[in-house]
Amino acid sequence: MKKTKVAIIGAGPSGLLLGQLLSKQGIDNVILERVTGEYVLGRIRAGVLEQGFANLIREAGVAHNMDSVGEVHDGVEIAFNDERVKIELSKLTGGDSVIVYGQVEITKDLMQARQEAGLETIYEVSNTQLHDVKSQTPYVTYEKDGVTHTLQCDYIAGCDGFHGVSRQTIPLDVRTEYEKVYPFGWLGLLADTPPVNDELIYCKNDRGFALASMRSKTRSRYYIQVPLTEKVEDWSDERFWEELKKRLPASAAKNLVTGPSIEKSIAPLRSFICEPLQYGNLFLVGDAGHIVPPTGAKGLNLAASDVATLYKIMTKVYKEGDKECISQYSDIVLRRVWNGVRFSWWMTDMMHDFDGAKDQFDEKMSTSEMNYFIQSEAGKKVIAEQYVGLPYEDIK
Ligand code: FAS
Ligand code: PHB
Repeated sequence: MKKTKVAIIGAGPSGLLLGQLLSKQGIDNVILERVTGEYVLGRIRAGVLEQGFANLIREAGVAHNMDSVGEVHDGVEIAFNDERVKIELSKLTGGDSVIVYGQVEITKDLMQARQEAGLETIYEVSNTQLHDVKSQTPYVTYEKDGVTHTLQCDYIAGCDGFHGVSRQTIPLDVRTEYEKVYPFGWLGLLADTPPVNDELIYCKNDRGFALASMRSKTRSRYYIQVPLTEKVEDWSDERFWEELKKRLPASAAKNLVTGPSIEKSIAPLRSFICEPLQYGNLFLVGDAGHIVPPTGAKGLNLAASDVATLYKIMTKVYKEGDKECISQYSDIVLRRVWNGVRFSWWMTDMMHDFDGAKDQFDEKMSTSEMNYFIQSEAGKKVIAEQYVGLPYEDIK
């Protein structure tokens, strides 16, 4: 019978970062993952790291690549058709910035560090089940190569994403779920072409939303809003580039360098929050507990702040013998999550074309709100504060 202190379900960025931080404190942990490591690395997702996340990566001792090749951005642009406004992140937040460095790279760095430290990640498990999570002796059962195994532990970190098993372990009459599904998705394209601009450009355009992002000076990441009925196979590279060019502000579109896509996919947009994020000795972390539309670049960053909170609590439990602080997890995490959910909802509501799903008055409100916020120093400061990330809350 295998035993560990913290059983981590899921080897995405949440599970890997938590495992790395706990190990740095000598807190034993085992990660169970449903798919292969290669499959996890095949998911092209986030690209912008808040200051707090970058500091956590440094504390975890895996920041070498991020600090070498990640790009510090002290500004981001918002375009309203052809009008471009720069949000000077550092100037408006007293020096904070973001780092452009892909989620795949972060995951790769964490996987490599875990492997080099000889820490256990069991890939390709199936039928993961969480047991006795309200007791002092919770355990996890899982199948591997047709054999059922048991992992005894003190605590379970549910880092298994939106479709995982952890959230389902909290009884329906205990958990409350809040959800908003948006009537459009994002068609994303990754290409080895130089980015159209040095900084990201979020574009509110009469044809629909677009985002010009990047992974490096030679690799671009673009998104355009599409109806939920769209299929990625109906979008040739040429069709994508033509539509993107029409949605970028003209002064940027003229610099667009096109090329063959190396990845292309459509992601639906939703806001989702589960309350509470803790049930006995089970803690929901990252996408297992909440989902945001990517418009605010918050998804991965909220997962990171969840990890920071659980890591600090586990350190107090095992290094100081303080178990009282465990009960703070859900409230601390939810305060920051609801802030991130609101910002992501607000940016999505203000910048996308709801194509009649919003009444005309609300459309006018969104346009007026956009105009106010990009013209007002106070408005730009509000965006800057949220974009670089609100401070992480300490454990009392
Ligand atoms: P993940 O979903 O990444 O990882 C969960 C892991 O658990 C997976 O590896 C899964 O295989 C495993 N798992 C699931 N069930 C299991 C089980 N029963 N047993 C064992 N393992 C199990 N965020 C941004 O900030 N910016 C973006 O641009 C952005 N774009 C996104 C695009 C898409 C298509 C998606 C889906 C998300 C995007 N996100 C973005 C959000 C994304 O980055 C998540 O916030 C991030 O992956 C969260 O990481 P985890 O919490 O580790 O969850
Ligand atoms: C990305 O580069 O993938 C990205 C950046 C910012 C966002 C969403 C996605 O808000």
